[in-house]
Amino acid sequence: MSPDTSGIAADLRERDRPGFVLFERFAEQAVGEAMLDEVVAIARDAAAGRGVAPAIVMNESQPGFSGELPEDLVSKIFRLHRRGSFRRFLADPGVTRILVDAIGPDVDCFLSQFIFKNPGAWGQPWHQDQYYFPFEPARPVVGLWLAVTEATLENGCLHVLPGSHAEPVHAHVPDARPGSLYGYMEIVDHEMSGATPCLLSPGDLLVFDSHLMHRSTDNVSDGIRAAMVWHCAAAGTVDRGVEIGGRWISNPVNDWLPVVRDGEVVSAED
Ligand SMILES: O=C(O)CCC(=O)C(=O)O
Repeated sequence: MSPDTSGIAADLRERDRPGFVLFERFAEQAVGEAMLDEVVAIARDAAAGRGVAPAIVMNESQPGFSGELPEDLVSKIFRLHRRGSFRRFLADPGVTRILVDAIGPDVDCFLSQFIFKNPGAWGQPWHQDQYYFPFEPARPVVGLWLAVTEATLENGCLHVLPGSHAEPVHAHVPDARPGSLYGYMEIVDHEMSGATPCLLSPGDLLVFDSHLMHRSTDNVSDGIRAAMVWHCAAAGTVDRGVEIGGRWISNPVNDWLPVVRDGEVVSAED
């Protein structure tokens, strides 16, 4: 994993750039497979009533979703970035270079999620991640989306709208599909016809700015479309949390972890 990160800050931030960068074959396929093994074990532990904290397992909520094994029912597992292969990925020198060049010398990972996207699972509608991140300062905030399996049109790959990172955060309205995943919100006031699908192979890494408009489509294949996603921001960013009933509380899925300090990796063993 030794990517050319020289243009990444411009690609993510400047108006006439796409707002995302794809690093093809960034990781070995085995890296994602180890992550998949780890989350399957977490899903089974959770289903058997064994503690999995700090991980948070969220099952699909769409009507009629079924499966034989615990992991067949899972949509996402959050709060993974302190453990095993998820933490080691953040300590990789290639990832450190991406984070330093994209964000700066002091970086925290504040959110992680493994997305199963089992056969039949619905996609996530058009959104900007920044909508979910009421931070001060608002940026830089960057997502790292690692393809664990192939991502295809059939199995529900991401679609991105190049250049939309230059937009302000648009209004998001609740996803209108009854039973769609808790918290899904959707942009409906922007033209998306310039969108492009991200057809990825296992080990490809998509890095994107938090204002980039993106969605994923439904998995209409008979295989899983798995991905692991980390979100990172500059150290010292203030996270206002989530507003519930007019009060702000800390967001239960966020967990701020130093990963780079003074341009150097913070050891995964610390
Ligand atoms: O991978 C997906 O299906 C959606 C992921 C996404 O939109 C996100 O992580 O913000």
